[in-house]
Amino acid sequence: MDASESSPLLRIGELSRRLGVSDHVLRAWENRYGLLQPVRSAGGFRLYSEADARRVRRMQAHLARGLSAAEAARAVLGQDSRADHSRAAGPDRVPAPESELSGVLRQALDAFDEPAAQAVLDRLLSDLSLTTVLRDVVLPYLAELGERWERGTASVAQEHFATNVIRGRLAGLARGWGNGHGPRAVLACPPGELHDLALMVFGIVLHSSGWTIDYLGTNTPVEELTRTVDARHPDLVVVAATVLETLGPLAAQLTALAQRAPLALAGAGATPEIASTVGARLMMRDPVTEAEQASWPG
Ligand code: B12
Repeated sequence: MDASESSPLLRIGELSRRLGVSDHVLRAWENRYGLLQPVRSAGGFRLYSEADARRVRRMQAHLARGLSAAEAARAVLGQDSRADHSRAAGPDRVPAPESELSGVLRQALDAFDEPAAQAVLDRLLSDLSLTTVLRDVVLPYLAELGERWERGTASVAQEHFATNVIRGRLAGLARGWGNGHGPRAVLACPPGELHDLALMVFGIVLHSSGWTIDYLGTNTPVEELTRTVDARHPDLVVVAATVLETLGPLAAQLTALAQRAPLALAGAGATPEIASTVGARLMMRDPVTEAEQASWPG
């Protein structure tokens, strides 16, 4: 492998313009077949290499010969792994198990096939670390599901079905999170907020490093949250909001809360302005990274 193959080069939009293939199609080939094997930039963006671009060109050539997308992808990846084998090259050309399995997970959920989806999740959780599964499979899957839902290429039923399978799984992984021996965190969404999957992911990863989690979840009145904080004396309170402008009207209550315990705000509905107004920390990164980097008090 030469240096140009291993060095990350392009964002998806640039790759798409260069190859004349829409970013939607590139993502589908990545998720379904593991045809693209991006690395992540420090900021979390996927970056594609020259080797990815070559695989796409070979895919186009196979499609032009009349192969189906699945056959074409198999042919490209087969060529790659045979070439790898013959020159004992590094493992980066063989599809990463998570990218292959992410595609299978997506297909199973799109087809309302709950047992198949659970089987893929079982396999992922037995093969990979919890944080890898959450950061590299579950969060990207949810983000992609959201994009498809917004574009109308995933139905409301598919989105609800998939969300509920994932939520059930997260609830399983969360079992026992009230049992940590380290610092305590209280996690809640503000009134009217129903998006709590990212907050659950945050709690699960935080618990894996020893924290105790008191989870109040969706739609929590701030007075109730404040009462809980007074009773439980947490080392950290996280309020996560996805819907825009849910936190603004709560500024006075949140300011009072921030004086009782260290408060952090997270999610698309949390802005630097509201965080600085109420005296809270703003968590801007993904829930896995934020949980991994949460420091123990004292
Ligand atoms: C699943 C989903 C639902 C599920 C939620 C299930 C659940 N238990 O969470 C249900 C069906 C209940 C739902 C309902 C609604 N939803 Co909805 N939903 C989504 C969807 C498809 C995915 C959300 C998700 O979980 N994403 C995965 C997370 C991980 O990604 P993320 O939210 O982008 O978060 C990133 C960061 O903000 C950060 N982050 C987020 N939270 C946290 C928390 C912590 C602690 C940390 C550290 C970081 C962090 O990490 C993520 C990056 O990795 C999005 C579409 C989308 N584009 O996101 C819409 C979306 C969020 N929903 C939306 C809306 C409008 C609604 C509804 C009002 C009505 C509707 N049109 O359906 C209702 C009611 C919502 C309410 N009152 O709260 C809008 C929100 C627009 C806005 N910002 O105001 C979106 C963006 C869709 C859209 N474009 O219209 N929804």
